[in-house]
Amino acid sequence: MEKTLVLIKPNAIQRGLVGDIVTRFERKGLRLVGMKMMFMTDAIVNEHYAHLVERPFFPYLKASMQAAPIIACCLEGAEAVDTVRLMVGVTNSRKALPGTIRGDFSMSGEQNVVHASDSVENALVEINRFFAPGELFDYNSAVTCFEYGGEESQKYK
Ligand code: FUP
Repeated sequence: MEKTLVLIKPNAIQRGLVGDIVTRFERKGLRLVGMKMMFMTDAIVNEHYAHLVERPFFPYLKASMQAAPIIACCLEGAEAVDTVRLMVGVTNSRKALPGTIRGDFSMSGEQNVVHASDSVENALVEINRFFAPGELFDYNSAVTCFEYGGEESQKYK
C-alpha cells in the first residue's frame, strides 16, 4: 500500500491538537506505520523546505518549525498521498474548506498545523528523511477486509 508523510507541526503540539489530528487519520482508515517526536535541526528544515529557502517568509517558517518538537507520522493506505492532502486542505488555512484539518483547526497560512507530502515521489523522499527503515512497521490489520472492497484489496496491495 502507498505511504505518505505527515508532520504534526509545533503549533499543533503547543495547542494540544495532536490527538484530534491523529484521530482523523485513524477514523479514515489510514494505518499508522511510523510515529516519532523530534526537533527539526537547521539542516532538516533547510532540506525539507528547500523549495522555499529563497522566499521572504522562510525565516518565519523556519522559526515556526523549530518552536517546539514535531511529530512525524508515516501513514499507509490506498492512494494515501492524495487522500491525506484532501484531508489536510490548502496551505492557507483561512481558505481551507471546513472539514479539512487546516480548515477546522487553523486561521493561518504559516501556523497551519500539519505538513503532508504532495506527491508519491516526494513522499518516498520525505519518509526517508524522517524515518530509518527499522522505524517503520509492517503489520497485519484485522479490519482491512472491512475497510476495502475485494477488488480494491487486489489493486492496492
Ligand atoms: P504545503 O504543501 O501546503 O505545506 O505548502 P508549501 O510547501 O507551499 O509551503 C510550506 C509551508 O510554508 C506552509 F505550510 C507554510 C509556509 N508558507 C508560508 O508561511 N507562507 C506562504 O505564503 C507559503 C507557505
